[in-house]
Parts: sequence; C-alpha cells; structure tokens
Amino acid sequence: MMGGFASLVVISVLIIACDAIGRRSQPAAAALKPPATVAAPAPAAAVESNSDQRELKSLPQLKFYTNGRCPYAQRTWIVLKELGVPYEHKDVVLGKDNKEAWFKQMNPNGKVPVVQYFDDVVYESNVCNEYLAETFQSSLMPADLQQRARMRIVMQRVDAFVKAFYLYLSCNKPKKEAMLKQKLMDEIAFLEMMLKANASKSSWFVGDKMTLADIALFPFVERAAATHGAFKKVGWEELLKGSRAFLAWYKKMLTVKSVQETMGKKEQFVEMYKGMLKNQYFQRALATV
Ligand SMILES: N[C@@H](CCC(=O)N[C@@H](CS)C(=O)NCC(=O)O)C(=O)O
Repeated sequence: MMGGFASLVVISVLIIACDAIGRRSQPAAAALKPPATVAAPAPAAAVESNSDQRELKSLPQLKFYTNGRCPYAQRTWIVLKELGVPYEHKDVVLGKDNKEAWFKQMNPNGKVPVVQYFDDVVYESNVCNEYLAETFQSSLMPADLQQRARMRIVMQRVDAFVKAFYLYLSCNKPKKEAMLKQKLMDEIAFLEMMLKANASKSSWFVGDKMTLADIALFPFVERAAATHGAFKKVGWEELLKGSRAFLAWYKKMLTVKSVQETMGKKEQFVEMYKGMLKNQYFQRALATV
C-alpha cells in the first residue's frame, strides 16, 4: 500500500517537473524571476535619478531593440525607464536592419520595439510592456483585476485614437475633414469619459498611479500636440478646450521624468510630418490597420 502511494508521489513529481521543463527552455529562476540585482526595484526617485547611467551599465540579459522616432518603441522606453532596470539599447535602422533575417527571426512583423530577456523574445509594444511590468513586478500593471481590465480597455482604444488623429491630420478636403475631425473628437470624448470615471482616485486613467494605459497613449498625444497647430487652423490645446480631464492628464504626463526623457522636439516632429503627409505615409500605413 505504502509502496503504491510512494510511487504515485514520485510519478506526480516527475510529471510536474517535465511539464515545467517543457514549458520553458531556460532555468525557471532566469525566466520568471529577474536576477537578484533587479528583483527588488529601487524606490522610484532613486531609479529615476540614475536611469541613464543604468542604460550605460547595461546587462546583456535584457535587450531593447528600438528606433528613436518610433512612438510604439517610446512606450517601451518609458516603461524601461520607470522600472529602472539595466538594459542594452539596440538601435534598429528601419528599412534596413528590420528587413534582415536576424531581426525577422525575433519579430516576423519586422517592427520595433522588440525586447529580449534571456531566451524570451517579445514584440508588440503593449505586449512588451506587460511582459516587462510583470517580470519586474511593477505597479505600472495594477494588481487589481478590474483595474487591469480597464487599463487594457484604454490600451486597446489607443489604436482608434491613433487612426482617427492621423487620418484627420492627413485630410484637407473640407467635407471629409469635418467628418474625420468628428471621429477624432469622439475618440477624445471616450478617453475623457474614462478619465472622469477615475477622477475620484487620480488624474490617471486607472487607480492612483500611472499605468501602462497612460504610457500607451502618451507618445501619440505628444505628436498630436506638436503637430496639430502646424497643419490645422487651431492649436492642440484649443481643440481640447471642452476636454478638461484629457488636457489635465496630458499636462500631468509632461511632469513625469521618464516621460520627459523620451520626448522629441516639436520642430522635428513638424518637419518629419511634413514629409510624411506629402507622401501620404499615414493613409498607406493605416490602410493595413
Ligand atoms: N503594433 C506594433 C507597431 C510597431 C510599429 O509600427 N513600428 C514601426 C516603427 S514606428 C516599425 O518598426 N516599422 C517598420 C516597418 O514597418 O518596416 C507595436 O505596437 O509594437
């Protein structure tokens, strides 16, 4: 009887062990827990104050494939700065490096950002960000399930905001422009509603701290704020005068150090967008979304 029980225990242990090995091709400690040096993140202020230094003293285990102009990669850059973990910053020349086999092997879509941590390779900015926030156990990913769900609702809705903004920016035929502007205002109204729903807790989208939702949206609002006034008759803040919570959120984001450190120059965005609008870049890019 005892012999039978003992062999049952041994078999169960073996099944569990094989399952764990099968699921992960690397030592569990490396995959699920960050190395001891990053297991307990330093307090936010300390992390922020030396985040650039940490980029230089990078660990080969964590690599960030990025391009300085990419708003999607900027999302992940903000997260890395917030986490304060050392990483290797790998610049990818778009149109060249991302077309090569070694890059496509990491991301078959050939796009930045890509994050590599030990043997794990992750792409799609929002997925990278969830992966990083969970790996390094950050409040950027709320523990509360309802908050997590609302965070993801905002993250998904950012795509609609992006599409609405760039289609409106790209259009100069009056009738169609009015319709596209309305679509943009509808997206802003949705975001305003989400912010107001959380207003008793904070001016963030979810809970009382900045989360991945705020980070997913910011790079696109940064570009909208920089370029709207240059290509449309009214400035960005004027456009948002009926959306006070949204404007307050944007201003709050501008005070966050990790966000400030990733921002571009207004004139550079305007210059870059002049070329992109001229060759109808946004219509072409958004046709596939
Ligand atoms: N959905 C992707 C979009 C990433 C993306 O579009 N990245 C652009 C740069 S901003 C890219 O790598 N483009 C290269 C190409 O399409 O050839 C994400 O969220 O990561």
